Amino acid sequence: MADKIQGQNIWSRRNFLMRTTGASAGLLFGMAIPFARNMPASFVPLALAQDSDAIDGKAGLTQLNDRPLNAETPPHLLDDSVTPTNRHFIRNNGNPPDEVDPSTWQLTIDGLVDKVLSLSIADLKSQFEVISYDLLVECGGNGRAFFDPPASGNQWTYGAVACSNWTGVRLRDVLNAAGVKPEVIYTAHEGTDSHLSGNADLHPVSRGMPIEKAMDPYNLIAFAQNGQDLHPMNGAPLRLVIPGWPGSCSQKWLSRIYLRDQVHDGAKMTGTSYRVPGYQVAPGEKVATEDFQIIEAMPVKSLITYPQTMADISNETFEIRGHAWSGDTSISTVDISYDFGATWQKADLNAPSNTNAWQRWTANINLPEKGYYEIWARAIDANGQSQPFAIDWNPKGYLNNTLHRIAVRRT
Ligand SMILES: Nc1nc2c(c(=O)[nH]1)N[C@H]1C(S)=C(S)[C@@H](COP(=O)(O)O)O[C@H]1N2
Ligand SMILES: [Mo]
Repeated sequence: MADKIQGQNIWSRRNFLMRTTGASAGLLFGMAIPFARNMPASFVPLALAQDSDAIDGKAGLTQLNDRPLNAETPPHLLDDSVTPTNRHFIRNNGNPPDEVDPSTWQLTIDGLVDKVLSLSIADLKSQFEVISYDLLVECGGNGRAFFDPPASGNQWTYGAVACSNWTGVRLRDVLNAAGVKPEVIYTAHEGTDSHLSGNADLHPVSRGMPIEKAMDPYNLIAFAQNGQDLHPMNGAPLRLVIPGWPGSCSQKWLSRIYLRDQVHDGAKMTGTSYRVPGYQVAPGEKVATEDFQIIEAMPVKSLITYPQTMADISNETFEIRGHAWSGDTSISTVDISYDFGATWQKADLNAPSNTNAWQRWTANINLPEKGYYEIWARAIDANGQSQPFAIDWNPKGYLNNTLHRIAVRRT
């Protein structure tokens, strides 16, 4: 591949789409657009606006925001055991770097270390063991769209989650090479994306984690996703992948990690960002900022990835499938119901391909007669935690792990 990745090309498919669908020529889905003459030249018809073929290499994602670019994956496009790069969601807090050059990229490890390190990607590959794992990344705000009263922020439904195969070096090995001073309690991460305000002194996001978590052998400094270069919107050419914790820990366009003797206080670490009240609150309740606590492991959750919701099923018996995961532990059971929770049937559950990968489940469902059904999936993790029916409401809309429902019609 070219050693420069052009950020500007991300939008190039939009015009292509307009040309190939013929919308600009007055046709959409094979039908005439009677007022096509009134459409401005660069206009994107609403019927196409949700079609994020406009994002290069991310066909089928649903765009939630274009400044900054945020897009999620519909559940039925997350059916692969290992999420292909083109189906990995995009969550940006700022403006991604326009242009990156992997050959000159530098990662600095400093702060409370014995020896400051400045490493190129070639250094990472030659000085440390290179490994690949399937790793679960889920945004802390996944499921926010279902909050009532609503929570501000990107209205993620189900698809701010993915499990790609990531290749890189262990964060732990790199930190040990720098030498972690005994007083270190927390990491701090920086990337090269810029703040939406244009102020070069501000970071869009700079998060960290307790040093004990940082030393987990499944945390990677990754330079490849599914055997290829990272996608520009997923942090090319270098990122952290911290599985099972809020996606915000997984700094993209990673340029610096520094070690601190205090809890990191960078952008989106403090206040109410990626934090929830330390106690249960009623929906809509006001909570004092000092009562918010940093989110650590993500809770137990599952997705139904086949069939697609609203599918017509003509067979009495058919297979349904999906994935289940839980932050720092594994899944013990997935239960399925097609009678609104009156009875539950156990799904077949695979072991994860490695620690911190999601787990595939399948079940054969027998819908007794024609009509409308809902299929519900509920996972239980190794700690006995189960997905709830109702949202444990919090002001910023984090950690919604309520069970996934799909509608099907047996015809
Ligand atoms: N530099 C940088 N890293 C970042 C972000 C960001 O905006 N800038 N967003 C974070 C958040 S909130 C999430 S959920 C994950 C999402 O990773 P993805 O966009 O590759 O899916 O990236 C994290 N890393
Ligand atoms: Mo996130």
